[in-house]
Amino acid sequence: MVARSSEVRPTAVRHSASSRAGGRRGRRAGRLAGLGFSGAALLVLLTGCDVGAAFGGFGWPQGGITPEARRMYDLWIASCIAALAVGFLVWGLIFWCIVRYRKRGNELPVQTRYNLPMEFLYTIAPVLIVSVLFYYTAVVQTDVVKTTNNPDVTVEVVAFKWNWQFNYRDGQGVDAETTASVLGTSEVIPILVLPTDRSIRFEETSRDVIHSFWVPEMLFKRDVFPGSIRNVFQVSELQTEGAYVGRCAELCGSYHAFMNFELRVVSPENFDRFLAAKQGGASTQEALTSIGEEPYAITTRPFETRRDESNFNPDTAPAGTGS
Ligand SMILES: [Cu+2]
Repeated sequence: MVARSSEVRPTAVRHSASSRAGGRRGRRAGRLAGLGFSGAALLVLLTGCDVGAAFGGFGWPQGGITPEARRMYDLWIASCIAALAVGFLVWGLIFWCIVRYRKRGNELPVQTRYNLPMEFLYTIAPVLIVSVLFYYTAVVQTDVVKTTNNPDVTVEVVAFKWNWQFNYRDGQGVDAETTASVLGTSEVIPILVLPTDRSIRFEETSRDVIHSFWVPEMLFKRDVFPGSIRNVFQVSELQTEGAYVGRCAELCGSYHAFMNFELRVVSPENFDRFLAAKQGGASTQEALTSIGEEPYAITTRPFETRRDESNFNPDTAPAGTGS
C-alpha cells in the first residue's frame, strides 16, 4: 500500500534535528542490551551445568546414562537457551515498540519503508541462527549414530510378539554366533545384563512386525524391523550401574504394552562372571544370583495377559497356538 504524501514526514529533516538524541538513545539501548546479555551469561555461569535441571530439562528427559544421551541433552538445553534469548529479545522489542510508539495524537509517526539495513538484518539473522542450530545438530547426530568395527560387547536384540530375546554374540552381523541368550516369557521379564565402561553394539531384528527398542535412560530408541533389515546402533559406554526399565515404543499389536524388559548395568567383572555362568549352562536367574544381583526384574513386572481357553481365539484355535 502506498501512503499518501501527507502521511509521510521527510525523515532527513527529523534526522538532522534528532541525530544527537538518537545517538544518546542508541548508546543507552546498547548499554541495556549489554547489561541483559551479561546478566544472562552470569546466570548461566552461576548455575553451571544445572541450567537444564533448574528448568526441568525444558521437557527433555533427564538422567541419561551414556555419553551420547548427555550430548543430546546438552544440545537440547543449549537450543532452548538460544531460543529463549531470541524470544526475550523479540518480546522486548515488541513491548518497546508498543510503549514507545503508542498513539499520542492524530499525527502519524515516521513511516519507514525500504530500510535496507533492517531488511538485511532480519533476513540474515534467522539464517545464521538456523545454520548454527543445524551445525550443532548435525555434529551431535553424527556422533550419536556412529558405530565402530570393534565394539567391546555385541548384543543381538530380537523382538517378537510380545517379548524380547537378547543374544550375546561373538562378532558382528548375521554370521556371528550366539554365545549366550536371555529369553523373555509372559511370566518372567527378560533382563539384559550389560557392563559399564565398555562400548556396546546393539543389532536389532524382529521375528514378525515392527517393534522399537527403547531404554528411556539412553534417551534413544530405534525401530526393530523384520526381514533382512538389521538396525544397528552403538553406545560408547554405560556410565551408571543400576536397573533401568526398557519398553517397546512401537504400537505392535494387542499386547504391545506388555513388552517390557529390564536393562541391568553391572561392573565389567560381574558382567564377565554373568556371561561365563550363562555359557556354562546356568539360567539367567541363577547367573544373576551368582554375581549378587536380584534374579528378577525390579523396575517392572509381568502383566496379567488374561489369556486362557475362554478368551484366546476360542472359535478358531486351541489356546496357546498363537496367531
Ligand atoms: Cu512391540
